[in-house]
Amino acid sequence: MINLNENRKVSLMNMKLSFRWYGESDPISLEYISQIPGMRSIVSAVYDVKPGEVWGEDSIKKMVDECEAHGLVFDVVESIPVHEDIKLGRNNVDELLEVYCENIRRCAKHGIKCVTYNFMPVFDWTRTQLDKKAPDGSTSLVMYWDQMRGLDPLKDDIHLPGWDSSYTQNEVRELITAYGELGEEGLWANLERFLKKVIPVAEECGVRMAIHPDDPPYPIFGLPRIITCEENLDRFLSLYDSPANSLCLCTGSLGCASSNDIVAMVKKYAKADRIAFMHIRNVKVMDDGSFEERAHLSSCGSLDMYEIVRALVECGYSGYVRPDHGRMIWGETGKPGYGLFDRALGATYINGLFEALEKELNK
Ligand SMILES: [Mn+2]
Repeated sequence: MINLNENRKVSLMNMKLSFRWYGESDPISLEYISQIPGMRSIVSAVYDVKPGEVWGEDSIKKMVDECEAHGLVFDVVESIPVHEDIKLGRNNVDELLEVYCENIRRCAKHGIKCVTYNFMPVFDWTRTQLDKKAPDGSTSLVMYWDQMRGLDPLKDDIHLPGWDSSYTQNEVRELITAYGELGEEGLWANLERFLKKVIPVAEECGVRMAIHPDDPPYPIFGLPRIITCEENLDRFLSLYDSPANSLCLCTGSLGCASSNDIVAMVKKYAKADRIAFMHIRNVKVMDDGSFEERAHLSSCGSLDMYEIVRALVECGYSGYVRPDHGRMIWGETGKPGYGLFDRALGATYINGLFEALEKELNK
């Protein structure tokens, strides 16, 4: 068995570097992931059940063991999906909340320390193209407003890339109408109900819940979106004041709105110990609000990665970090945003920033 722990002990770094892995169906092997320098944790989920169902302990345990066999730790879950009926506060919501809590308990039992989730209506993320070719031949995910404008899911049959294809157009329309009636305040109320039920369970079993911001952080098709900006993150954190109620601060999601000062947000929430998980990636935001996912390097996009990592190191951040989406490069094919090569480059870049800043600031 490979033992990477020896190396980790001498590492200066506090943060825990992690990598998302989609389990058995992922074309990227755990062996390849373990070859990325400094890689520690696997971020994954149980994919063989639907939202609202209980996760099999065997499935969790199997992944823990597989990771361990490659010198990796499966201790971050992304995500336990929140059923639409919880977000809408309808039908058998109490039963669904029970199932959610049971899943947290089961994860904790097998060593999970952090559970990421989001509270976005219907769609986890919105892009207009998943393979936009850059001049260098690499491809990435983009959202262009000129491709979005004029689309109305209530009237037209539209299929944006990445949308859950298990919904029929009629189901999508019904959900969009229901969320329109619920509105932002209704969504806040249902989120509060969720937190009051779930966070005490997380506290009890030593799990930090980390909410992922809305991606992008503004309303699309009139759907309410609330995890979007500093004011709303403050409101979210005050709904339940506990380190178990924390953020997954995704720089690329919050960074799509140029009104968000990402460095200031990282500083503020890291200092308050309310970040459990960092998603680090870069985006280039255009004048009209369109955006392109770019390589992680600061000079490739609109975000200053040096300042973001500096803010984390200054606050002694010791939580999880993962290189978020990458481009497709070197002819790799696979799940858009989740190739091996560019995310590995991102991991190495993140390692470099942390090593330099930790040495500099700990002098
Ligand atoms: Mn993210």
